[in-house]
Amino acid sequence: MADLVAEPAGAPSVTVLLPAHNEAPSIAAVIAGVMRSTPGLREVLVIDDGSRDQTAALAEAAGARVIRLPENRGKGAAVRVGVREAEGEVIVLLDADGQDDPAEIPLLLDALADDVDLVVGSRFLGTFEAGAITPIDRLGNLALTGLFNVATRSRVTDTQAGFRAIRRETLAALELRADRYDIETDMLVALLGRGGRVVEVAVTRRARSHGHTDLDRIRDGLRILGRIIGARWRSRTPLPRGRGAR
Ligand SMILES: Nc1nc2c(ncn2[C@@H]2O[C@H](COP(=O)(O)OP(=O)(O)OP(=O)(O)O)[C@@H](O)[C@H]2O)c(=O)[nH]1
Ligand SMILES: [Mg+2]
Repeated sequence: MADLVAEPAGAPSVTVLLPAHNEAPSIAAVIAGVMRSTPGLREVLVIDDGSRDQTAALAEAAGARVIRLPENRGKGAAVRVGVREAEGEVIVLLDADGQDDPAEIPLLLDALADDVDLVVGSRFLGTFEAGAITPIDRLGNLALTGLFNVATRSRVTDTQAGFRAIRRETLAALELRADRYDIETDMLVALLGRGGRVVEVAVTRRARSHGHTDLDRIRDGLRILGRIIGARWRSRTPLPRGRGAR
């Protein structure tokens, strides 16, 4: 019998992991976009921890596997649960509020070559559409990324981007600890500390279509700074593959 979906032989299976907290107005459209755009899609996995709206029910109706956690613990905690639950060989992470464009998932998957461990969808290499980021958040992002690059001797352009592709085994081995918006920095620090190779691809960042972020600029900024200071300490360890942090 012919395959319904033509996939290149040996293409990995993919879990698209969506941490979602109060994203009812956008979740169904994001899931539909993921289903249209993801080669090798095995599952869309939504982690909802205590949304007060219909996020979980709407995600299920749209065809996602939904894990409901009783208590809200933050984006990082949700992502870590998703890593344990994911069934695909590759995990694509993107936001459930519609700011990342699922049509760009193939760009990230194509860049996950054999010698690449993590692909980051960089908004700074790509485009911020009108209203996608406030001037203060742009400044904060640039400052944190600048500090990160000094601390780890890297040349990453967007350390805070949540749109990423990584093999499940690699992600599980990183033993991430972050509970909130420091998860992206935690992942980069752990990966570079182990000699992993990161590449970035340009993506488009859209404006949030509804609601507002849970980000607490002071407290979450300090958490991210703590991860960067940890990276400075860790980066003295020789890298196992003899590659410098990039
Ligand atoms: N499960 C879960 N998901 C979360 C939590 N906090 C944030 N998220 C999700 O993580 C993604 C990114 O969070 P946002 O709050 O949009 O962060 P942001 O994009 O930096 O901020 P904005 O640009 O203002 O939207 C979204 O899909 C959120 O629903 C949380 O506590 N639990
Ligand atoms: Mg957002």
